[in-house]
Amino acid sequence: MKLKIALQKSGRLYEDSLKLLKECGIELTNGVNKLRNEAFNFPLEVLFLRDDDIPQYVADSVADIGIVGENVVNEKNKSVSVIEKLGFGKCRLSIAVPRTMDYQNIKSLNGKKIATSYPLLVSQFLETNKITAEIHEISGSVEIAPGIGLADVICDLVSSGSTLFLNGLKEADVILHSEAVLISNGELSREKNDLLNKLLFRVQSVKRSKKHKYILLNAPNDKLDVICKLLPGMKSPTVVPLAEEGWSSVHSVVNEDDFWNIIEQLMAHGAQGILVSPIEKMIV
Ligand code: PRT
Ligand code: ZN
Repeated sequence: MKLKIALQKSGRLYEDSLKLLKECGIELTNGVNKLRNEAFNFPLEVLFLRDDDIPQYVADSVADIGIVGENVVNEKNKSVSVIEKLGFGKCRLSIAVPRTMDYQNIKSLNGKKIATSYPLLVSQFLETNKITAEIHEISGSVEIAPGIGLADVICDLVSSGSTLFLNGLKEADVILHSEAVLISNGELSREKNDLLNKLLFRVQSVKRSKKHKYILLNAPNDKLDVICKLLPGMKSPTVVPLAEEGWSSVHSVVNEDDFWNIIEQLMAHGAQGILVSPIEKMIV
């Protein structure tokens, strides 16, 4: 028995999805089949699909779980649950308008024609904000719609913003912040659910390790108390005496979010020789 996971066949999520499996210690066989593959060191079968089809395949139990953007999960609106955010494939689904348009606020969309590949999410957004506008669904190259007179404004995915810029558009309102997520069919057997939990444990360890750094520093003994308080680590920091009297080496783990802030405070309290390195896995 194997857990079946659906991944994007090619495109923006393909590389990062395979990289995540690899970081979880899961190696795929070097098969020639581009649609199906198996892991040789974990009971996992991989189906490669178009991202738009992944929620349906998971809802229909053709795959047990899948990796896909939240934008696709929400637009397709199938019966699947989001189990874990994965931290890659980040983008925003945004309303964008011609740079010359005098866009004041959402109300400026009243009476406009909006081109998008996300008709459900746009109609929900309009309804919530009590806006009456026409939605024109197109499947690709949405950004050229205003330029060729197909629509007044668009709603599309944005990451760097350069596509909008190159097409004379500006981002006006964000409808959704999205990233790749792990989705699951709610009706997994107990065995499959156990496998999913094993996989999830590995995914969370990998994610946690990316958010933390291992830190080593030298501290004067009379400042150890305050320095240890700044570095609580997983339980408490390791403190080892240095050969030079009056000094200790302190080892701990810091969260990337307040990393620079902590480094400044450590230095202000006399820490020296600070070394920082990435963590490969973090199991708490
Ligand atoms: O063939 P298949 O249907 O599987 O792939 P696809 O062409 O539909 O999707 P793909 O590979 O382009 O994107 C897969 C997923 O990546 C999306 O569903 C999002 O969850 C995520 N993602 C992250 C993005 C972007 N960033 C992104 N920038 N998807 C698309 N874009 C496009 C956007 O549509 C626009 O054309 O990139 C352009 C804007 O990028 P910037 O950097 O110029 O702003
Ligand atoms: Zn797609």
